[in-house]
Amino acid sequence: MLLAKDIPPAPGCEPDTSSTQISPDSIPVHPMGVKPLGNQYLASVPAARRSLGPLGLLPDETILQVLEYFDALSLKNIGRTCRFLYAFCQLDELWKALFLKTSSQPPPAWRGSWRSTYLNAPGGRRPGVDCTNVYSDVLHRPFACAHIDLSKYSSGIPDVNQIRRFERLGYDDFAQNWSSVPFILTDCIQRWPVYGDWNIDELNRRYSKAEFRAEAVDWPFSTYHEYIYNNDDESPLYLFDRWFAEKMNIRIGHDTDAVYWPPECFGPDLFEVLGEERPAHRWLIIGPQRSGSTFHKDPNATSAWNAVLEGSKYWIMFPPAAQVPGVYVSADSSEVTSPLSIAEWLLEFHAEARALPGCVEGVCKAGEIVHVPSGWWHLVVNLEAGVALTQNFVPRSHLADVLSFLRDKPDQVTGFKRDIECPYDLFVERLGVQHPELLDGAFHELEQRKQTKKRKWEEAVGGNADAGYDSGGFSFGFGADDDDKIP
Ligand SMILES: O=C(O)CCC(=O)C(=O)O
Ligand SMILES: [Fe+2]
Repeated sequence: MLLAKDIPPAPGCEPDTSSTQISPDSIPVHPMGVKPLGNQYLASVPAARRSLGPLGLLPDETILQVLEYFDALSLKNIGRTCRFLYAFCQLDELWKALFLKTSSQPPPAWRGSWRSTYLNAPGGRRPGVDCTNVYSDVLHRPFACAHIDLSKYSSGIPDVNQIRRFERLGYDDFAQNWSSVPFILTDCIQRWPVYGDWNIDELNRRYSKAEFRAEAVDWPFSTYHEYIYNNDDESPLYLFDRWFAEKMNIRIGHDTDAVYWPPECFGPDLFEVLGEERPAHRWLIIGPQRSGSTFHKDPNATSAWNAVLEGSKYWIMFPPAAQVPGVYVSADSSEVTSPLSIAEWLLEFHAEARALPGCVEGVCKAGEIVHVPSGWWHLVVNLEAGVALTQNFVPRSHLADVLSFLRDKPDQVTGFKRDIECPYDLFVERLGVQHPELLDGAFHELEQRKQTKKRKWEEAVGGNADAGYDSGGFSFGFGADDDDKIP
């Protein structure tokens, strides 16, 4: 039952929660005074939850799930009934979901929060209700995650984990020694016309009206520009646009008017044989501080490079066969569940992950480029707002990996146009015409891998080769140097 006494007090009774006030763990005090659940046991005043009566027995997660069914008016109304529900109904994730569900159009303006933007109300006002006796992890945790100190995670990298850094690298050296190793090139993109030219403010001057894709929305750059510098989202909306070249009317490649070109050290990109039929392979990436990519492997066993034009990114990576803490892979490796936000993963798993063999970390600054080898797990977070360009490619040294991925994991192949029935057949056909010697070499490599696995299996089962070896989909893990991408 909701009690009348818990109706919010008149404005003017707000707690003093100016954002300069910092708690001992460097997280500012919640703007409404909400505290973690554990604090309830030390509190001298009764918890606001009492006013829910028997409903207060429901876990906070369930209360939030129920509120997800409410429309804007219902949220506003139920939020007026008591302090506890007032705090819940202010939760910006609820308003973000409402916005994404109901508006296909960009908002007239970004107003600093999803709630203000959805209601087209002035932003920047502090909620006028004292919620200092609301104790809830469901409410406090996203706020704490939106204010974690990222430098705590990106600094103090153990020497053994440091990602290799090179000023320059030649193709032969890459192909022979480094195509399966993450590294940062520090002196490679300085001659690109976009370097020093593309930054968030300049892009806003030139392309303010152009619409770019940021997750589920297409917003004019001017709106996204406002969002970048004025949001408190735990997982900020990330601009990841594959059609940027068309939208910006720019050329990429080796023409004289190209604004950037792929670094030469990575050599020829064998997916180029697919021409117009190749899957999406380049993206403009722009995001606020704290935005980024949760743990994943890049599609179709491709490798990638990622060049920072503005800002800096913290990368943490693991080899293909690693079991990354907090990342769960289904038995057939087709589903990857990484349910935690970047901030939650850092809080819960970073220390454990950093101590594991194979962990590689580094900060890629503006002017630098990261190499992500085929099959490597990576999580990336922007330490500052910034702009990056990324491309996926197939180097010669990973042709066999890409062929076996397309052939053996057809249900996981992504990015090809729908009318291409069998990407593997198409790729083999085109390679056969344009690079028959590379195709033969890759098939030979795959045959050798198969023989090696068979031999290891025979050794493991004491010579009984028929006891379980399945040449079509071998799934027994032999440790870090195993060829399978996912254990
Ligand atoms: O810049 C980022 O957020 C990382 C993007 C990514 O995963 C990649 O380039 O492969
Ligand atoms: Fe990636």
